[in-house]
Amino acid sequence: MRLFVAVNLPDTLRKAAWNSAAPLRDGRLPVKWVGVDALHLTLKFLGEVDAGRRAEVQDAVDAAASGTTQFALPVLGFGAFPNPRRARVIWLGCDSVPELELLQHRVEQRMSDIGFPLEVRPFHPHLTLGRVRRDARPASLAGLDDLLQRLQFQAQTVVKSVDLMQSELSRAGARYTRLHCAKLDSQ
Ligand code: 2AM
Repeated sequence: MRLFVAVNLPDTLRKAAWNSAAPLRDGRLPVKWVGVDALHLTLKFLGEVDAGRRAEVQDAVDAAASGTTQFALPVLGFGAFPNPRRARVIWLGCDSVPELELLQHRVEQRMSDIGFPLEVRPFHPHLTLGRVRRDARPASLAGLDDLLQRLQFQAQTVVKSVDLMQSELSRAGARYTRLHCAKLDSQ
């Protein structure tokens, strides 16, 4: 099974975030847009994992969450990886507050303890809004930079849990299911 560890947002925030990106989706860009229900903040991508390891992975998520207190997370700012002119991924950002950095670090550490390789790339917390099609020509993204700069969204949520997620890929796109929810300590 294909697994990852993520922070999921409350419904209302997810919907507001998705709605704020409507001008992007209306822009006739060569992008496969993520559905409103699928917006999430990935902390650690685990990849293909033997189903027999599920309990072990779940325990590691619990261990990462244990002793971590709920915290406020600002969600704001639009951008693209690696940059708007050569975009592969279009995103809505999250402030990298120390509590989030710490939680991500604890998840990395616990997953490393059970054999998953440490992520070498820096952590850029984001909600993926869309993925540019592989065959897109750079010229087709010409207006993206302006569009991203004109968009506005600013909200805050309280992160209360961290989830083990399953991703099932199909022609229709990825379907994400929450397998396990590890609660953070209340403030
Ligand atoms: P992305 O949103 O930045 O594309 C489920 O697929 C989640 O895991 C997505 O949020 C995705 O991040 C992330 N993901 C998928 N494949 C990945 C990979 N090879 N390395 C790191 N993260 C990956």
